[in-house]
Amino acid sequence: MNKTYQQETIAQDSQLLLKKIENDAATTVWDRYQTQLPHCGFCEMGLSCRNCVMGPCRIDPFGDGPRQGVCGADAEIIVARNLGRMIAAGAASHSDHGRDLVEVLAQVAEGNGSGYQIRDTAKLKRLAAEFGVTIDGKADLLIAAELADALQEEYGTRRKALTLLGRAPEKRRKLWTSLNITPRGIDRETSEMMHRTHMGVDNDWQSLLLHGMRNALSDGWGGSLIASEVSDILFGTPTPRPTQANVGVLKKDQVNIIVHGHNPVVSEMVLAACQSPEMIALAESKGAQGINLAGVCCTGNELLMRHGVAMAGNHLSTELVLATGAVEMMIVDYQCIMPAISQVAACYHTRMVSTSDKAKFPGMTHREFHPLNAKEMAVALVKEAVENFSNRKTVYIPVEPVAAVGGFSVEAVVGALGGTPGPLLDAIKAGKIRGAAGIVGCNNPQIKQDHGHVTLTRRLIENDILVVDTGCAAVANAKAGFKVAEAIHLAGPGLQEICGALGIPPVLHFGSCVDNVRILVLASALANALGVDISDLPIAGAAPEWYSEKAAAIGVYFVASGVYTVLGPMPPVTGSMAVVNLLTQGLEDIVGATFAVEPDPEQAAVLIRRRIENKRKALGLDARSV
Ligand code: CUV
Ligand code: SF4
Repeated sequence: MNKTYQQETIAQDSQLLLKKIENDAATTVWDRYQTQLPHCGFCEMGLSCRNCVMGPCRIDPFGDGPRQGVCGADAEIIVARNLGRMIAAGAASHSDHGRDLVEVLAQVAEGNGSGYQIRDTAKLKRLAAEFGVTIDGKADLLIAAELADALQEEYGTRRKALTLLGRAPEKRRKLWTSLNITPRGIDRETSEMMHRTHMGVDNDWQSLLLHGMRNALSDGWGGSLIASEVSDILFGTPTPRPTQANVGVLKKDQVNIIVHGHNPVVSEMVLAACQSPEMIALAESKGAQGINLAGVCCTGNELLMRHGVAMAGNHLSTELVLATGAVEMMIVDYQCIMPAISQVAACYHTRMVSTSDKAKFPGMTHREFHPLNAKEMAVALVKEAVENFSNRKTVYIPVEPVAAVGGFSVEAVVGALGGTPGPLLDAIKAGKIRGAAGIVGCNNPQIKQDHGHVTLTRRLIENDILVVDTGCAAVANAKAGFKVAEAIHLAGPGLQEICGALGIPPVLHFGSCVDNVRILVLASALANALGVDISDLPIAGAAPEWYSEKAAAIGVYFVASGVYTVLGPMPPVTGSMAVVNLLTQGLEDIVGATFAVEPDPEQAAVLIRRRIENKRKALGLDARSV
């Protein structure tokens, strides 16, 4: 009963709410994690296979057990196949999310998208031009129709390369061609991965992993990039704006609605309904002071980036926020929504609502959103949430929110620099900024919540490395107070000087998980300006607390694009030293970057600093020894 939960999380709100949940007799992801320990060693090492019904099979890594599955697949083949399927699932998830946005764009173009519209026509035209859609003299909706058509084609294109690869440095594109990993149709690469990993198809572990890179690249330069770009077209390209983070963003005297998931198609409409005068008046008639919308996970990040909507928490906080007893309704779309979450909600008055036909959950009411009904559906749900306000019992909001700034799109960053990336490059050349790191990905109960993200970020900015972040990492850093201009006192002198002059924080919120492509696009712009490849830049990536298949796909497209990437949790590959060696060493000679695995964020910071200083040296810039 005196447990302080400091082993589970560094976030004070999480510690206090875990204690509350313990008293309320609900269980959380941490409890369920304990019941799974010890994890199956075969699965942990990637050595179990259930790809067919001659099995399931497992390989004995040490003893005198079997060295091959029934079909003869050995450790290398099984590990590579399992990793390949992990990448395929991740790439499919981001890309399908992108496709849903393209379908909304198509509906808007046809005049059917109730409540949706084109918000960034400049971006619409830029993207249309990249896809060869002629612009001159055409109405926006016609351009949108032709662009939506071209984007839908991109998923199944018979051409040999994805269109948006044109943004990558020429050297990188040539390298992909020479390795035969230039991504083709987005669906094709995922489908081919499922084919290759069927029993009796690709049984060369190296060729499987090469296709894994191709599949991941079809996400990074295809599905995710389309998701990010079309979100900007429909909902606006983000610009810096103030916001707040942690569970203290919930309001005791207001109706609280939380959106959870990834796709802004639903959450944007919910936001509009929350802001409508009729709904606010209804809330007031029920004795509330208003309607407060907050986010968790990436659909929250999408709203934060474009509207400054506050973030109540990241992945491991999704159950805890309900324990405040202050949430009238949680509306979910898809991805990273734990199926147990309604069990926590059942201890309180919270209504749980699912909205996508492809994502249904036990204990939730299902209300399907379409572009055609979205506006009315959002209003109906908000109304229901308001009416639930009177069912509230005790409310426990134990912390004050932390201020943050979000909304750093590439356009916003370049805008802050005066219209070109030149000043950023100058600061890097002068050594004031040593380099940049993207810190991304989830929480995972294997790692103390937020500890990996926050510690790594703190060490990097201290050492004059600019941090850009997305997803749950970005929320962790917001809760830690790193995302306000005043946080420059935590940065080294050079980074402090540059960020101070620009009036920006040392840690820039780049958005949701599909927005990791914003990091790729910025890196490409820097590489192109210098006439080098992405792998030549003093940059790195990290996923200190990753858990999901999507994160695996992101990590692989970062590395395949030339970005050295440090993972916290070990992926399930240790059953094959050949695979481990390729991922952590061999890839350097193949794509100019590797993975490293380092659960200790202090050590991860050293690895990243060393990488960045080595890259500076190779570019002929001054280098510090690390
Ligand atoms: Ni994708 S970052 S848990 S919600 S994938 Fe979900 Fe964003 Fe990880 Fe966080
Ligand atoms: Fe076993 Fe091979 Fe079937 Fe996998 S594919 S379950 S290793 S027989």
